Amino acid sequence: MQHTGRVEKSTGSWYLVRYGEEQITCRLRGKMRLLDENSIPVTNPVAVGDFVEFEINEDGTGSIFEVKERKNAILRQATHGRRGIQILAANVDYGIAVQSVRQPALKEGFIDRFLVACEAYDVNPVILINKMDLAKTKDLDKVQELKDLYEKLGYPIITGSIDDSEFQASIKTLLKDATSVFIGPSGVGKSSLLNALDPDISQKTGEISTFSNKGKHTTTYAELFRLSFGGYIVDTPGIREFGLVGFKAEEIGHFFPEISTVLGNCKFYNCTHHHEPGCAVKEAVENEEISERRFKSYLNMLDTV
Ligand SMILES: Nc1nc2c(ncn2[C@@H]2O[C@H](COP(=O)(O)OP(=O)(O)OP(=O)(O)O)[C@@H](O)[C@H]2O)c(=O)[nH]1
Ligand SMILES: [Mg+2]
Ligand SMILES: [Zn+2]
Repeated sequence: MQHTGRVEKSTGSWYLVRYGEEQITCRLRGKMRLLDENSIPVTNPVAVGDFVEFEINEDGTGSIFEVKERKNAILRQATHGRRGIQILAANVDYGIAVQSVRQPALKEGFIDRFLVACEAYDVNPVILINKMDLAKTKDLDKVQELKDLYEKLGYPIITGSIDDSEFQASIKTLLKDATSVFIGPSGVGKSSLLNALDPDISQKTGEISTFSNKGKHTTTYAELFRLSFGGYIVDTPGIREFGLVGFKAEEIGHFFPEISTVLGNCKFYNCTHHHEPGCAVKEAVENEEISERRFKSYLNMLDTV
């Protein structure tokens, strides 16, 4: 008998697939039909959030033989390409970039890369800044600046700390009845937030290293949870960087809303807004219509594709 189910956890060698009220431990069949994500070679062709066709064997384990067409998927290049290209989650409505204001320090570059990826992969991005209880005065100013900037660009940004009930309520409203994924560096509180939001979730959480102020990679595998108040959330292991995959230089500007609205006025149709004369984007940066920091993020991305 063939069944369709959703992959809720993957270790790379086995998969937990939802089957009614059960989770079936599955392996990939040697010869299986895989999707070709624009022919990008990924290290995990079957990802959490995927819908798969599988068969249940006599011993109760399952064999996955097909991955269903995806609505979307979030891909990233692991640091220095060491671990290749990964699919972080498939078939998601909201991609939530989780950062902490401190411990570990907030990285705007991470947010900007994540936003570009979401624009390209057709995922709705949300920015979540946690640990506001640790914020000093200058952090508060910076977070307010970020709020003004991203809200103007049309990106929702939610800030707060784990014990803040208003913060929790706004995350719940976002997650309810949708499929979302938390993506961010280790130690920002992704798993802690899930534990706080839903009493049925009990993810392991970790301390921050007092030496480096970084997390210790407590969550090791991505996992999809069914929320008791409706919806699905994928918790993922912390990632240091969000490397873009499969972008062309002249394409990136289209995924910055503030750049895409002016780039039609550049002298060259394939302007990369870097060295070209008659560049409307650089002009907009000089006139402070485009934030200099966002433009730096853009140039940074241009540098790495
Ligand atoms: N001060 C403060 N600490 C928090 C907050 N949220 C989480 N933490 C702490 O941050 C530490 C790391 O939390 P985790 O939930 O394990 O972080 P994570 O993002 O899941 O990390 P990885 O699984 O390694 O990717 C824990 O010690 C939490 O108690 C918060 O709002 N404020
Ligand atoms: Mg975690
Ligand atoms: Zn230009």
